Amino acid sequence: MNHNPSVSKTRKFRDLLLRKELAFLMEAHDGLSARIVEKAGFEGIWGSGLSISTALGVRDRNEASWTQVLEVVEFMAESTSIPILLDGDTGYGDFNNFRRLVTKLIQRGIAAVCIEDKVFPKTNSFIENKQPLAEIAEFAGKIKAGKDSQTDADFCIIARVEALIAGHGMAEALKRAEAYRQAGADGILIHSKKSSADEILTFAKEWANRAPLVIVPTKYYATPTEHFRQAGISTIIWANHNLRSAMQAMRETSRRIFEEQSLINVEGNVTPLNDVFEITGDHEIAEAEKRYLPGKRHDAGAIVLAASRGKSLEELTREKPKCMLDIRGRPLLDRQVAALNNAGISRIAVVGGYKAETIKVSGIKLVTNPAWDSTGELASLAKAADLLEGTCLVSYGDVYFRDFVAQILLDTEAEVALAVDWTLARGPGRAANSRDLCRCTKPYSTDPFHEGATALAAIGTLAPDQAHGEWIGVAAFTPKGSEKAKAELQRMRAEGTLDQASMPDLFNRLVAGGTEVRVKYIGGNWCNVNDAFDLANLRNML
Ligand code: SPV
Ligand code: MG
Repeated sequence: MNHNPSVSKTRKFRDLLLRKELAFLMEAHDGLSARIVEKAGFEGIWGSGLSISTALGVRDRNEASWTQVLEVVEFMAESTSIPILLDGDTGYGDFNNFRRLVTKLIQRGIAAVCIEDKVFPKTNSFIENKQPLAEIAEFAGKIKAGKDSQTDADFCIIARVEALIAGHGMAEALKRAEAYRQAGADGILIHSKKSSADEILTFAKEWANRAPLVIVPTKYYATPTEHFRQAGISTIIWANHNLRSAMQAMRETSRRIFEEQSLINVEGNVTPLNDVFEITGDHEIAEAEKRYLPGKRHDAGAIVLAASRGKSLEELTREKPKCMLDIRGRPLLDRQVAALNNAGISRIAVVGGYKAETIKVSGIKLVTNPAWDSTGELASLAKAADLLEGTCLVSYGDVYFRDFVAQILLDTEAEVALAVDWTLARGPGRAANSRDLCRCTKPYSTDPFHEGATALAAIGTLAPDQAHGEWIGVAAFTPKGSEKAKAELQRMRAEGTLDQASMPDLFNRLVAGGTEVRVKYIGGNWCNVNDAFDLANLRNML
């Protein structure tokens, strides 16, 4: 594969066309499909006239103007590093129109163009019988004009012979191919609409490699590729299969959503949103912002700790961890991911453990802690330590919280910020079980003049009268805070205390080391799921 950016695309195409080994071009019709073709491993792209027209919602009859096609292929070229052979139909007019097309294609980074010996406006070769062919001399002149005007010596012009399709026979096809070769064509595309490859293979034999041969086996698709290899074909074009697969998938998705008035059965069958961001290289913006927008709060990430089973939920967690429990039609984790997304967080890692393979939520990166049963929360956090960078939110996977909670934590300037519920700590029974009670520098106050920030003094299993609130299991770290937390994890690993340690242990160590751990008081608006009672509460809350 030649994805080397220092070799021009025109050169890459010429090399593909001229090499001994069979080459393949895959159809694309826009920037997205072009990227998909390159990522699949193809070395070149067929910019199909049929597919580009259809994707624009018009017929393959030159209904899209040549400048509209140019706009599309520019997006395709911009988003890929492999060469594109554009289906230039008949060249959009006479020799003069074609000259201009060649010049513009080179300017837009297209490696080669294919023109067919029909008359403008063309129709698709598979539609009608006996389409009129161009005069041989006129078409040869067009090729010559194109070759004379190309400003890049490696740019290729492929001449497509339609004589077999139009029913003029083998001799006419060979005569035309030879005339086009002599006019300067770099390769010949011999087209056929028969369901067997016989006439293509006969042509190849008679042609005897006078110039590279390109074929489009759309109709004779059952012929094994090996036959073409043995016949000395240079290049095979898979001409329209991305368009057709996209149509099929879109139809099915639309039908289902229309009928069911719900996304529930579709979500798992469509590309995750993160993939959508990934294919256009969205992460690069965050990197560029670090360089060019130094004052901006950078794209926040999140790490969700979801390794535990949730033992007190027994039956309900036999097949899946508690983060995947269904809460009114959606897994708990899915709801948390939505809350994070709504706070502008799209880079989300989930650390799974118990039945991690059942954690199927779109838009997350799954990391696993295989020793989830014998280790604690910080061992899980450490598994995602490379994602603990920049502004980062860390949360428990069994927590549901309203969207604003993540936002107020992200808006806090302190290096570490915890959401602490002041209403629950003193509730009957609850405080006694919690390991997350917080003693703070100030209690919550409804007095609007009760100014100043509240910081954490200690967190853990406290006597209820010592606690000002309960940490809800969601914390935010600024870039500096993330660095400090990571350094703390490393120290604990060196001491041998990491594996059994909890998030409260981390906060207490940070406080002891002089880091301000800010407390943001909230009153309710969250729920964690430890038992069936919590589950019922949460279902009622939604
Ligand atoms: C195209 O893909 O637009 C082509 C190939 O020209 S074909 O449809 O086979 O004619
Ligand atoms: Mg076409």
